[in-house]
Amino acid sequence: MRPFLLVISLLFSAYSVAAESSIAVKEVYARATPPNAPTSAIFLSLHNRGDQDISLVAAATPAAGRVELHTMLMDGDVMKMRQVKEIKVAANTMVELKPGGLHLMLFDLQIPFKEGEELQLTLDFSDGSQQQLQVPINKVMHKMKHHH
Ligand SMILES: [Cu+2]
Repeated sequence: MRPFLLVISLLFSAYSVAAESSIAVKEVYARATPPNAPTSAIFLSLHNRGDQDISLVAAATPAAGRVELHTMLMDGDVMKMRQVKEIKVAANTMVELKPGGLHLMLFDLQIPFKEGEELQLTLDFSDGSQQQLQVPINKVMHKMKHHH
């Protein structure tokens, strides 16, 4: 009887955590880097299935010393990266973080980002919810220019 009750309570707690956020995170991956590269990036898509706007406000991973939310802007004819305070996902829409656009910028890499391996990622949202993700490391063909 006791183990059965434990299973039931675990199911309920998992459900209540999942119900906290109306954001679904999809197509998440980190960019593989050459050895000793100081930075990398994580790309993903954020799907807001709720009727309230929600913003991604912070991200963290044990694989990097610091994570910033970045966008890319044209400055004259040069693409430049800029840090942004939040990435807003309006109600019932989705936002893509992809090479050449919005991305999570990872500084002070703690491990080599080898293709086929995984890292842990925590995302913080403006509604106070948090999501933990396993992020696969992939090769990204598109070359990003880094102008900090
Ligand atoms: Cu960047």
